[in-house]
Amino acid sequence: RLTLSFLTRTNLAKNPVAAELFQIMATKQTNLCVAADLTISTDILNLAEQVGPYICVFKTHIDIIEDFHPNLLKPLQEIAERHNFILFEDRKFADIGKTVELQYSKGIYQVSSWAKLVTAHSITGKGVLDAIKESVGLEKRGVFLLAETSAAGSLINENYTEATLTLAEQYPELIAGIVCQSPLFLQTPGLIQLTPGVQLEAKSDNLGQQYNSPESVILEKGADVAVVGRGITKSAKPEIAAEKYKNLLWAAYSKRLQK
Ligand code: UP6
Repeated sequence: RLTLSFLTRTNLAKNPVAAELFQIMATKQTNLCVAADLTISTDILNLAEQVGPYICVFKTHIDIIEDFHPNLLKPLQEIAERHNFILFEDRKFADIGKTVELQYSKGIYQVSSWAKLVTAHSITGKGVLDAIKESVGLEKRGVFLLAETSAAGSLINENYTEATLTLAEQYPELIAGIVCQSPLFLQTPGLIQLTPGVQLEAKSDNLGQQYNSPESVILEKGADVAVVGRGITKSAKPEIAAEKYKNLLWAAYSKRLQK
């Protein structure tokens, strides 16, 4: 997986959104995902406009927005289409299947209607994936399963990580990739490794987040797509920061291909 180009991997992806994402990454020459962890709707829209040219994925926590109204979603989708990036709701679904089915498609956020990608925990087993799979057609949606975390003191162990990968194998058409911190699933190039905990300025925050540099997540930790939140959103000029992370991440990926 690590030395195959994103373009080559487009044809190896079994999930259609993963294929679309590989295509976007190759076309825009970016493997940067921004974590848009802002709490005001207009700030989210402004950020999407500013960083749009430099990202492949715009990752949200839609439930942290204080003035959320469904009217936010149309302009957000319009910006995503115009700048050619994918909307990804980092919901980390983790309940019984029936509840996840409701959380995925009901309530005020109606996640399934606009987020092409979502995250899920594997802790409750296959019910979560069955719920998402049966909610909508497979053509347009994908799931990233969380197999490892960037949080200090996490209870996830090797067995859990291994069992998560086994679960992912059972849903090849639904699973777009894995959220993790090390080069797992090396023999499955159709899956995408998404790795959060990336920042240049800091090594950690005061709540257990642990950061690595853009170079090390791509070259050592096996990330295909790197997630940068505060490294960009807290910057005085998010578009400049996004361009910088984009260039560093793409250079590291290009170097990886030569190995
Ligand atoms: N995230 C992690 N670590 C994980 C999984 N997800 O940090 O293991 C998510 C967080 C946040 C983003 O929910 O949205 O990635 C990281 O943001 P930051 O760069 O500002 O720390």
